[in-house]
Amino acid sequence: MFKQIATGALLTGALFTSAVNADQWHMPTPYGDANLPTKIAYQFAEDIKTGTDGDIDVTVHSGASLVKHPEIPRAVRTGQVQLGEIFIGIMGNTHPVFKHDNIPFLATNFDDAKRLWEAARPEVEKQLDKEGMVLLYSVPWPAQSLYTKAPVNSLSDLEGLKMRAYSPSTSRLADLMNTTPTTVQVPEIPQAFSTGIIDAMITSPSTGANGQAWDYLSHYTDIKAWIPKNVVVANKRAFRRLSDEQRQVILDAAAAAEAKGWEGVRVTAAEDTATLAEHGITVSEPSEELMSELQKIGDIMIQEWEAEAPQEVGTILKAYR
Ligand code: PCA
Repeated sequence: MFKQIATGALLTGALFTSAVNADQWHMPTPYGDANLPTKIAYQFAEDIKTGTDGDIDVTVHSGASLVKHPEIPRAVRTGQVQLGEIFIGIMGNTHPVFKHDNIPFLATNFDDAKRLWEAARPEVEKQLDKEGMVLLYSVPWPAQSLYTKAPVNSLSDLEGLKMRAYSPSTSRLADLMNTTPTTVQVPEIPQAFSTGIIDAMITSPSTGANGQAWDYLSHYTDIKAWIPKNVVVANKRAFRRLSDEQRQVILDAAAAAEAKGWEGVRVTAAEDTATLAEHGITVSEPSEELMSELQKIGDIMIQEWEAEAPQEVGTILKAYR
């Protein structure tokens, strides 16, 4: 009798210990559950848990619920969290290599965007490493297009409007378009439009559809200006502490996530553009005039970007071209 109880207690103790010993990892992400990158993040967490037999238990905190988006890089860097998802462009002021992500008309279709990512990846990886982060995978967004409350045929139709910005590069772009940049995070977009904080924005069909853009604007001009990405990164020390096998599980899960993102985005881009039209938004191709005006701005931005860090940016551009 006594022996049985003792064995039972031991067993319970052993189970308890293993649960306690599981590494509890936290992964803040900026965007809500309806977004492709977030769906991929959940699967990534699941793959890690399964692949490590539960030894690494990753909790995804989506929609900036645990850490506000602009704070996620620091949270990962300092080890406050072990993993995090970040829109690359928001790190543009940390180092110019991150700006490759928001340069208008440098890469406007998924094949070019993939090549640009391959060209930029080593530089991005190097910079993240310096900051104590390990690059795991990227997820692209659909191409970024123009949302307004009236038709736009040329830049003069936008003059003086308040334009949403989501990164240093998009603030600069708004300046060059003779609009006023205002930084607004995704969850605040509907309210920012309805209270007149912003009049226009450039983002993906997905972010417009998720935020029910038809409630507060009417026109979508498909300028397809750039294809930005999120990256998922790990804290370097947390990653190094793992066994070789555990690290390999994470790297394999990351490779699968990366492949899923680049494939899935093509589908969501088409579906979400259709959703905008179904809800009454006028979806149209840009005029030649608008495109040539915007392309000139793109050229200026490439020059400015290269001048900021001729060596690193030069390396990216050379590899890409
Ligand atoms: N949606 C996010 C990033 C790019 C995108 O398509 C945003 O608008 O902030």
